[in-house]
Amino acid sequence: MRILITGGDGFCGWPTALYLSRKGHDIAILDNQIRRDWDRELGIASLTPIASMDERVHEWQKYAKGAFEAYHVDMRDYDALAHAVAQFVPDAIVHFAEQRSAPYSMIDREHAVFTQTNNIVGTLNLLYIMKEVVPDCHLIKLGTMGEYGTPNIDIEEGYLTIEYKGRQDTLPYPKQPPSMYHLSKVHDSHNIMFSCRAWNLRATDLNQGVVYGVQTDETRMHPLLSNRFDYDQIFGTALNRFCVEAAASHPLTVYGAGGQTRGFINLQDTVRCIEIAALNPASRGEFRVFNQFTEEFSVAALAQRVQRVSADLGIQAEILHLQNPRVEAEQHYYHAAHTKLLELGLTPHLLSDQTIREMIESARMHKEEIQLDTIMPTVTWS
Ligand code: NAD
Ligand code: USQ
Repeated sequence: MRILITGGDGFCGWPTALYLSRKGHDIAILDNQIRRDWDRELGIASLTPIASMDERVHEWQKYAKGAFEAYHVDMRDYDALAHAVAQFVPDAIVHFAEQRSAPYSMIDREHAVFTQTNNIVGTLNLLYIMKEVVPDCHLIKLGTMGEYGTPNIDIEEGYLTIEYKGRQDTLPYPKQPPSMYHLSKVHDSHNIMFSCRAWNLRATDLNQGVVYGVQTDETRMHPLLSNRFDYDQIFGTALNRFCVEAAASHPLTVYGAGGQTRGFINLQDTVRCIEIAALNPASRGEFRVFNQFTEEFSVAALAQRVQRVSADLGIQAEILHLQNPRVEAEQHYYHAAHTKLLELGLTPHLLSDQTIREMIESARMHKEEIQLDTIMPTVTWS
């Protein structure tokens, strides 16, 4: 297949590009490298050294089985994006290219407006280009489990069948997103759903949970192929942060009571889920939703697990319950369906002590580079 990966220089996009390339697909990554600008803006950095986009692409071209190209394009630039799509003519477009941090979107009005403009306009441009240029192409869009929020009933995969005043219908599952970033994903979903209905496009919205892990088989093949490892308060996510905190002998930062429960997925499973979606495209006119996570954990349970594995490594990790910088339920019901990717062949890599140990040890190798002053949360929702 010919697969265009937007956001292909990012944490999920880069390993996905390498994995699919190694499977023999023709790949083009498209990215404006704005994520690297945000590092400079915020004074943060990946814990693992990462090569420039051109350097890593050049290195991978030595291993790629098919075409492996790169486009330096901003998704908001309609003409440049249209040109790239028309030139590459993809069978599938995997769309990762968005501002994906909830705290970044909550810094202030400017960052909220930027996040929603960047994400919604980029996706909207892509939908119009697909309509005009590649109407049969399959859009594989990265959504988020956060679109659903934490309702007091089971979460289904995209749709809910309800009975109301004696009538029944299957409707989009209600959305209660917890940040300006998560809201941008909801707006995207609505735009994509409408485009499938109005223009007969085909799309899969992958409502992904929190991703953990850093490297994959492919990113380990050469230091220039290394993936980024975020641990700061803005771009670091729960489990990865806890592992770096343990390695740095910094207390594990549980926000509030820690009963916040989320779906989690190993990065190795992320890349496989994308492959599964690409090999099993949605039908023309179909807006399909898969919940892309493999296990549910509360943040307190994850912190305790990291604490236990740390002890085996001779590290006495302390768990600190901070005043929660976010507005979110700290104890709640959470049970979300996630069977569709399993039915299509996903064999999950469930969280193991070994994985946690490897992340702590990897962080320990870069202990001197850990910027301790970027760990504690300063961005608040209120
Ligand atoms: P990331 O920030 O590491 O990568 C995103 C990439 O998109 C970056 O390289 C960035 O430069 C690029 N980008 C952003 N805006 C762009 C634009 N306007 N034009 C061109 N390129 C642009 O993020 P990630 O962790 O790889 O996440 C990728 C996607 O997966 C996001 O859409 C995110 O919402 C979703 N997701 C991520 C997680 C997670 O835990 N990391 C979980 C669920 C969903
Ligand atoms: N949390 C802590 N301590 C920390 C960091 C986070 O307790 O040090 C808590 C948060 O309060 C939250 C939960 O852990 O309750 C998850 O936070 P996170 O920062 O790990 O993840 P989140 O903000 O939800 O965002 C991440 C990605 C985003 C993706 C989302 C999937 O950055 O792109 O959409 O995970 S989901 O959570 O399913 O919405």
